[in-house]
Amino acid sequence: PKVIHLKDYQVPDYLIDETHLTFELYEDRSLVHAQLVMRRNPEAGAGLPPLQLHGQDLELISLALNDRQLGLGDYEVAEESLTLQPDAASFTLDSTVVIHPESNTALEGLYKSGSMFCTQCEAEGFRKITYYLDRPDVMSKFTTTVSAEKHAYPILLSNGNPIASGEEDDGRHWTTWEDPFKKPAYLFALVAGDLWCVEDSFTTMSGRDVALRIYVEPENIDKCQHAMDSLKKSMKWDEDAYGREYDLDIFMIVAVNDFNMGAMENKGLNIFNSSAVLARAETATDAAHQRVEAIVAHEYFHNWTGNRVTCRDWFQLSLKEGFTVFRDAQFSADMNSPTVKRVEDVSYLRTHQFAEDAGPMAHSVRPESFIEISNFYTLTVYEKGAEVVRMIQTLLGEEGFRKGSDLYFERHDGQAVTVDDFVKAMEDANGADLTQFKRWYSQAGTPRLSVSEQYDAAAKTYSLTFRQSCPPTPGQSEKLAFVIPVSMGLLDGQGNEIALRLQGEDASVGTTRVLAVDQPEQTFTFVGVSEQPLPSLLRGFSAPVKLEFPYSRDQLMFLMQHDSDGFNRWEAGQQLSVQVLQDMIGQHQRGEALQLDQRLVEALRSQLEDESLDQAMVAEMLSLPSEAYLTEISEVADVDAIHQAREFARQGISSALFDLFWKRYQANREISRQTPYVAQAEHFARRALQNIALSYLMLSGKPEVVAACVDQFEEADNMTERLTALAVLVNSGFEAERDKALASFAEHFKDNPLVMDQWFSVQAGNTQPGGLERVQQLMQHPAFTLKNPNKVRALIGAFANQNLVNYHRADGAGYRFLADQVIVLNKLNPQIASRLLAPLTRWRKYDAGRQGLMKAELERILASGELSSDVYEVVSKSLA
Ligand code: HT7
Ligand code: ZN
Repeated sequence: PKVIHLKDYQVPDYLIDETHLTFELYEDRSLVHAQLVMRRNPEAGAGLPPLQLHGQDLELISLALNDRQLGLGDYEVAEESLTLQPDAASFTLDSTVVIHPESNTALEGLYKSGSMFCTQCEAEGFRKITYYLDRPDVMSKFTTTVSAEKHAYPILLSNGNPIASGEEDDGRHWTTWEDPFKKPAYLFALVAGDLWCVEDSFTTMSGRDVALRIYVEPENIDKCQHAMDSLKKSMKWDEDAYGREYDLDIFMIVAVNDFNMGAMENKGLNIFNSSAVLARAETATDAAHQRVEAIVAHEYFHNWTGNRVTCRDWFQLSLKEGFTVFRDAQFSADMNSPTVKRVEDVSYLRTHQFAEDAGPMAHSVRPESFIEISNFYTLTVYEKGAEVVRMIQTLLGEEGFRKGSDLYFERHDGQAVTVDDFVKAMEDANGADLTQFKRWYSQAGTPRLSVSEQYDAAAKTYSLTFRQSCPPTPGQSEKLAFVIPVSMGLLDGQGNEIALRLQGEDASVGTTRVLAVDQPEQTFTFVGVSEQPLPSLLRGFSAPVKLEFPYSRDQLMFLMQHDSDGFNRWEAGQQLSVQVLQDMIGQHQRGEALQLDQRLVEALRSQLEDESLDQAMVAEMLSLPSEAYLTEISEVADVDAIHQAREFARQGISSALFDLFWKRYQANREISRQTPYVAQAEHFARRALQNIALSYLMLSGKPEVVAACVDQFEEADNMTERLTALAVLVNSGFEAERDKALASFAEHFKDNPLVMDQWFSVQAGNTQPGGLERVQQLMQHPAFTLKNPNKVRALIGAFANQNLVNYHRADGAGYRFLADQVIVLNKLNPQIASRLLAPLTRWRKYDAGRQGLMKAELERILASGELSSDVYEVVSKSLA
């Protein structure tokens, strides 16, 4: 397979000013007529080079240049292209192709999801629809006519505004849509189906009325209100926070059941995985409600960060994704609890992105090369990319960042640009120099930042010395120093913040400040420090690094109590838990009896006792670091020791704090009983604490707790309480209660695929022995199919990523199972196959026996026949 390099980028030889498409949709084939108004790109030089259009799986029916039909000798069709020789600098090219959406299981291009037609064109799916210059720097004005049988497809949608429609004698009808904004082909969308819609409107800051519509299959019409509310909040927030207004007269969202990712920001016609739109109390958890709000916002925000200003090439993907994730995180923080949002994001980043950065697919936020771009929609491009934007904001300040974004939008509206253009706008608006900072875009790997302190009581000075390093990653053995913004403060013996004055400064500057660490080794000295302080470092997780400071357990407990930074209070608790758990992992490995350090229990007790604390944060504090995180921070991960140590700690905490858990559980459950479901932060918080308390309580096995759990399962009016009760029962030894609950849940929700996904996931996550056999059996369930990505993620993905003790069975059966599924999916849906592979690629983390077994499965996949570029790239890089 061909490797594409950033360094080889060239401007396009030709441009497409106008794109006129007509789709004739039928059950056994579809016809696509494309009229492209084209011209030579003046920036590309002189002469008329051959025109090479992208195209894949297309059956060419006719081709005409300026109305002249072309014959076989006039053009050349290859597997992925069509080449012809233009005879003038401006011309019109007409083509007709036949495609087969009805048999498209890859869910890329035009495909069928159930009975509806829909599209997914990012990154390179448009070339499966028609011959085109399918690259983001070719931007065109689109007019699209969709024609289909009226009874089966009453709704015909595309980008922009509807400008004409009509009926034909044969039962077919058509609608023409015109998008006044030029856009790259990856933002094209089409939908045809029997859909109902929820309608609303939004008045923009300049007083324009925008029609808002969410289209769903009729049975889901009662699950759209939360997404609609989220959309209106997002539109308002983008006006307030970034001064960005929506630009078309209509904004549409369509929910589809079969979708490879969460959603897609097509201009004016967002297409969503139904799991990212549908939410109501009875069927969706609090987490699902928050996910819907975040994804609706994310896709909406792309209208400016991605659509109005787009990417020059796919190496610049983080330009739109990193910035948009940053924006959706700011939005979610504003709508809910900022500290809880930050804790969730950082936990996710440190567990999963740090693992990616340390694995065989490690790449920089702006990658240098790829085989298959779909493999680069990664945690590094999205989440680390967002952290990089966040660091720019930390360095420039909120006002400076806003000046930079204003300049970026003003300068580049309507253009396809690069990460460098983004950074340049930030620099120019602030008179800043971010040259060294840009290494965050080009160097892969997670930097380590080790910190040591020195206190001089006589001189009243306190020094912090930072040493940074970054491990080698594929293709990058040496790294240069990053600019690491370290937000920090100092606490005195009473837990008060100390005013901060650096040597050479005239006066102190607040109690939290940002140190820009930009050398391999660097010391900052504070003056006027009259007692030995305790540092609070990397407040708010101000940089995506692994920070090392030799805190004692007592110091961590002190920070948990006193740090003014909410994130760092949680972080101190996590570090304390990690230290305690790592001790126990060692004890297990040495065959010793496990001992739980009671300081952790006491630290958690004080959290639970203090009813003035934010309950969501108490729930976060009580959540021990996950097995996946403990794996990530291990040199060699001992799956069984990690599981045993963590479970032992949970048991110990459960019995020591039983009475407190019971009290808080009962109080919150009582409020839940009496309060109708509300999808708002304080209610999320109450249920979060209630549910984590229940999960600890159930470890006691006491009959009154089991009865409460069954009661919560049966009586709850919302999925958050019901699903937690189910998950807790499933992981317990109470077989009768568990089987009854699973059966009644499936019976009640058998017609709701998204709820059945949760039923599959809960069972896939059951860590008791026999997990693989249970998953294999569930694959035979009538509600399961490998053709639906949500089902694959819910059952197989959840098993391999969350049920670590079962997936990593020492006999390798878990690996064999995963490889079998990848081999089948490679043919059906390569994007899903390659994503499913991730847990096999981390073989270097495990013991020699498991390493051998995992590598053998990767080699078996490699030898299994014709591999998609998606799977080939991941497998071959993992074995390299
Ligand atoms: N920009 C969208 C990316 C996306 C995608 C990429 C590859 C294959 C399928 C896909 N579906 C959506 C989603 C987003 O980040 O908003
Ligand atoms: Zn995005």
